[in-house]
Amino acid sequence: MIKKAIGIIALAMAFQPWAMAQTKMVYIPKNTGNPYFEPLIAGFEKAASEAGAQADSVAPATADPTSQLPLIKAQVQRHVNVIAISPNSPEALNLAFKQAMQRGVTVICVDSDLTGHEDCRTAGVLTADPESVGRGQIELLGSLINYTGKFAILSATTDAPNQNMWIDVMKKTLSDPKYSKMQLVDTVYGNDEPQKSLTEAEALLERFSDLRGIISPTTVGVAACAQAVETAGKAQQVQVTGLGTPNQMRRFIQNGTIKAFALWSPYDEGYLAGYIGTQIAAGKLTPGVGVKFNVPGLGEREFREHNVVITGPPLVFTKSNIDQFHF
Ligand code: RAM
Repeated sequence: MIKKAIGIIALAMAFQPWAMAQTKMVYIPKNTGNPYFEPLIAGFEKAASEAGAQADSVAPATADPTSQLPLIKAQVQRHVNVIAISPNSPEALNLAFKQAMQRGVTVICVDSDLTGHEDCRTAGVLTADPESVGRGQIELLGSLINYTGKFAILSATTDAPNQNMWIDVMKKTLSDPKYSKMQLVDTVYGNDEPQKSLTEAEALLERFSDLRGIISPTTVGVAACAQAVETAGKAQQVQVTGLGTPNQMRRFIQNGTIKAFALWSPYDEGYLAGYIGTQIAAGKLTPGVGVKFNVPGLGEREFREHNVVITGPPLVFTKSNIDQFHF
């Protein structure tokens, strides 16, 4: 009888709001100083606040493969329930992720993923379907250069999982006869640092005097490429395209340095990661291939292969629509 009463009291206490710990979540971007991650963080924080969770964000100074390692470890020590992260490497961080998961932490990769090592995280949120991003980038440049001529790719870091995934698709897409007159001459890396990206873009323009285009599938890189082409006065000869933020590219679109580029909504991406994180941590959502769920404001989403969820399709920005977008 007494035992039963104690049991009931304990159960009642467990369901008191004050007895439940607040969910702690953190988002770790690739590096500091990249405006791309600002709306992503805002979306993440919004999803957390809607769920009554506490959200923070910490970032390393550079996007080196291991730069996020001490941050992951510190967050586990802080007893966070959810780590959302845009990993700088598909391999270098995985032991730390496994240790975090063993301690009950939900690990959500967002924006970039642990390609080939997806078992080291709980779920992945990708920006857009990687196939459509890679193919879309080749088609976009092709349409700008009449599907003819030499072009280069200026990427982020050599390890960046998302850029490498898209570049793989770009290379495969080139075997389509439609693109047989387009020649990829080099792939270089600006490490998602503005100065290094600019130096690499300038070097491309010098090394390949007959270059017709540059694809830069990174917001930092594409802005640097546009800057280099503008400074060199080569906007007629070299078409720059890639993945950029409307705010960073607006000037170059308006002054005719570049004609078109693509991106999705980083805010939605952050919101989706935050939403999934809160739901999994609360035991309301269990990842599994084919599992569908509804995301406020975004609609139905589904866990695909490797528990990947896609945010939304990329949009193409041109002079005619760029002023509708402010991020
Ligand atoms: C840069 C980062 C980010 C990527 C965008 C397109 O800001 O590398 O990971 O998604 O570009």
